[in-house]
Amino acid sequence: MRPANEALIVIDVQNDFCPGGALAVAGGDEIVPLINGMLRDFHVRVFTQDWHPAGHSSFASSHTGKSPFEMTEMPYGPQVLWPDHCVQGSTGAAFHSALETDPANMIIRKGFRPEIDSYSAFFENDHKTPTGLEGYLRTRGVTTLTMVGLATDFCVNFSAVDAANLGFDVSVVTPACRAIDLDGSLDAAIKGMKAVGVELVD
Ligand code: VGL
Ligand code: ZN
Repeated sequence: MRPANEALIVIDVQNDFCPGGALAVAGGDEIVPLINGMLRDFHVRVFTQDWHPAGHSSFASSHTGKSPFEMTEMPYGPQVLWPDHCVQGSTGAAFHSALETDPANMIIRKGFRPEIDSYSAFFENDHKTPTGLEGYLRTRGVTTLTMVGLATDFCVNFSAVDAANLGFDVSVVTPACRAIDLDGSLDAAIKGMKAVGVELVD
C-alpha cells in the first residue's frame, strides 16, 4: 500500500477510446487489467471521464467543411477537431466494462462546456478554468500523483504537465497508457512531460 499522500489518477478509460470506439486508441483496452491491479495500492483514487454534450465545439461535425483530426482556431488557441466521442450518457462515454470503478473515490467529468475542450484533469484548454481536482487533492493531503490511462499524448499529457506545474510530484506509468500519436504528438508529449519534471515509469 502506498502512503496516504499518494493518489492514482485514472484518465478517460472509456469505451470510445478503446478498440471499436469512436476515437479508438490502439490497445486502449489492454491497460485495463494493469490499472485494476494498481487500484488497491492507493488510498486516494480518482477517475476522469471525458463528458461532452452533443454538438460539442471539439467535434469536427460541429464545423462545416472540417474533417476529424484537422485543426481549427478557438478563442483559447489551436484545437484538434475530433470525431464525435464521449457524448454524455452514451455507451461510448461509459467506462470500459472490465475497469473496476467501485474503488473510485471521485469521478471528475470534463469537457462538458459546449464552447471549450478540456484535455487536462485540472484545467480546461484555456489553461485557466479549473475543474476543481486540485482542491480535492490538496484538501485530502495529496502531494504525489501516479497517472495512467488514455491517451498518453493528450489527456494524460495535459494532466501530468498541469499537475507538475501546480507543484505535485508526478509519475506516468507508460505501460498503463496508450497514445493516439497524431503528427508526432507522442514524442512531443514525452518531451513536454520530461521538461516539467514528470517521471515516466515503465
Ligand atoms: C482525449 C481527445 C479528445 C483524451 C479526449 O482522453 O486523450 N483526446 N478528447
Ligand atoms: Zn474529448
